[in-house]
Amino acid sequence: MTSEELPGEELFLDRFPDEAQVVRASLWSAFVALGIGALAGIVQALHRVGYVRFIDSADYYTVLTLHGVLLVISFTIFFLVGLFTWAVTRSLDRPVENIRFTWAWYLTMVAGTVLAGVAILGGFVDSIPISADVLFTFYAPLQAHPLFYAGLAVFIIGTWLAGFDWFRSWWIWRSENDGRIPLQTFMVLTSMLMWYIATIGVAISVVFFLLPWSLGIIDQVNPLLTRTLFWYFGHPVVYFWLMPAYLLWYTVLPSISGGRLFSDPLARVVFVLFLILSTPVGIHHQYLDPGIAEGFKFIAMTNTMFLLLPSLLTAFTVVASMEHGARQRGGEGYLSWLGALPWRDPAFTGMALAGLMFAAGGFSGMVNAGMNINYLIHNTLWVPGHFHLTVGTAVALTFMAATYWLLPQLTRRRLYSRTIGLFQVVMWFVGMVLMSNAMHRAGLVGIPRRTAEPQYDGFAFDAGLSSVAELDAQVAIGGTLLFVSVVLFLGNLIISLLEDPMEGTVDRSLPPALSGPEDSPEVLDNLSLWVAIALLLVLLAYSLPIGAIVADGGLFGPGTESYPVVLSWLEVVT
Ligand code: HAS
Ligand code: CU
Repeated sequence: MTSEELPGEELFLDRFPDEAQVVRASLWSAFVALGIGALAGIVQALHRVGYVRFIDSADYYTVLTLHGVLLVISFTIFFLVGLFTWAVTRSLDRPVENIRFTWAWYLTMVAGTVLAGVAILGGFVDSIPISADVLFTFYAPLQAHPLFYAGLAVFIIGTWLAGFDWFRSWWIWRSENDGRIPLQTFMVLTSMLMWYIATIGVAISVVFFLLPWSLGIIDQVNPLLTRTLFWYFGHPVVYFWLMPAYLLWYTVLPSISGGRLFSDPLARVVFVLFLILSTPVGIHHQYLDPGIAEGFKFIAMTNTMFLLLPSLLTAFTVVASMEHGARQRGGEGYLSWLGALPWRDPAFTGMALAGLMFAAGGFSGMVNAGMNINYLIHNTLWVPGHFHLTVGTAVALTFMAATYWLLPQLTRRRLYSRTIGLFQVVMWFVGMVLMSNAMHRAGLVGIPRRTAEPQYDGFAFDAGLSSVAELDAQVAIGGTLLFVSVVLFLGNLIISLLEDPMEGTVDRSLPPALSGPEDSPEVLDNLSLWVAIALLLVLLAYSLPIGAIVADGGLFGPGTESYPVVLSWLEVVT
């Protein structure tokens, strides 16, 4: 039996009971983070617009950090490790090598989350000297308690071990099987290689600078250096969130649509492009940073524009696969085939709406990426508008929709209510249309992000034909719908688990692609080649800017002895 054809008769949890337990634990950890993160979200949205204010504005930043860290680090990555464990196990059709090791990385991640969470929550209690109001972009000069950085480090080590686990499964599979890497495993491996390269930046930043600084071992850091190291990691991390959603769009969505993936080779090309292009672009978050020469920013912009390619290819391939499904279901015409898609299935509708919103989110990303237009929107509410469409919808809504599809094979329970599920995904879509559209528009009139008091001292923003009050109302209504949507999602899941186990089975087989792996050049599976190219591009994009930042500002901030060493190194390389 080939790996892509796990028989529909056997549920994942029957075939791989131990792995199913880890997957469930990971997903539940993700959902706990989602619930708390969503609560923080509604509190801050209503506080910001001034509708409901029961926290102190000083605590807004603690709430915002909790919201950001729990949602974009814990929710996304716990879901990812669960999904990747499922994907590798089912597509290689073999259990993990050592289930205790699998539990060990999961528990390491939990320990890291708890440490960082305690540090953040400490911010609410004035009487204890623990806080981490540094937002999810935790670079200097903001400083957190050492527990926060230690927690992050432990969490990331957990993800590295998880990656090792999946690689090990593949190495063993390879020694026993010939042929191409099964598509889902290919996606997991390329995503993890990207992650290993990307986390070098955050590991250096945390271990050598932020943690020693917060422990008092060094008395200062070079803020531009820690920002740059953060963004070296901070851009590829967004694709780390996106890759599991793409894995689902490529391998699950076509089957839910009633068809088959249009092209396996294109899917492989997309993941290879992400591996090589995701990292050498981080400076597009720093167009406004003084201290980085324009030329380096220009290179980051050019690389970013190339990086649109894999997503544009995805839009094509995924929509083509959906169209294939719709035509199998009797759909006809240029566009009327859309009506033949299974819109009553919350798993389908959630993923399709997530994709639709991503088209808009990708568009605002293109705006962000233009060096000159970026000056208009940087640090405004436009940016949260952008990322609530991308990570907040393309990723989060896909994960929720996929959970509906995964539920029976992981828990032997049917979804309690498909109607509530459908209502929930549509509600997310509507809430996000309102909230993110208003955020984008607010950003265009200059309303800042990351602040509890956007209207500093009563400053009146000119919102043109509309009014700031109208934009605020949309943010508040949208935010409330999103919160209710999360409550419905979690409630529906919990009630499903309380139901009796179902008899029999459900078909969860994933049919092979229309154009299969045999059509894709073998070189695509040459992972070492792509890693070498990725590292080379990283070196080209980052060695000179980082050299210059250290030369200008010192390795540990101004006045350190590192100056002459770095200057002479720069002379050698330039
Ligand atoms: Fe971004 C800022 C540029 C994608 C997340 N981004 C952020 C921040 C976050 C974030 C969190 O260049 C804020 C960080 C902070 O706190 O400061 N972003 C881009 C570009 C892309 C992009 C060029 N971002 C993402 C993704 C994210 C994400 C993905 C999370 C998952 N972003 C930027 C820039 C900034 C930035 C600047 C800095 C702004 C500043 O000044 O601070 C591209 O990857 C986007 C490409 C996407 C497309 C869309 C393709 C369409 C598809 C839909 C297919 C349709 C389907 C369904 C499947 C070209 C694939 C059809 C349905 C039917 C019914 C037919
Ligand atoms: Cu970016």
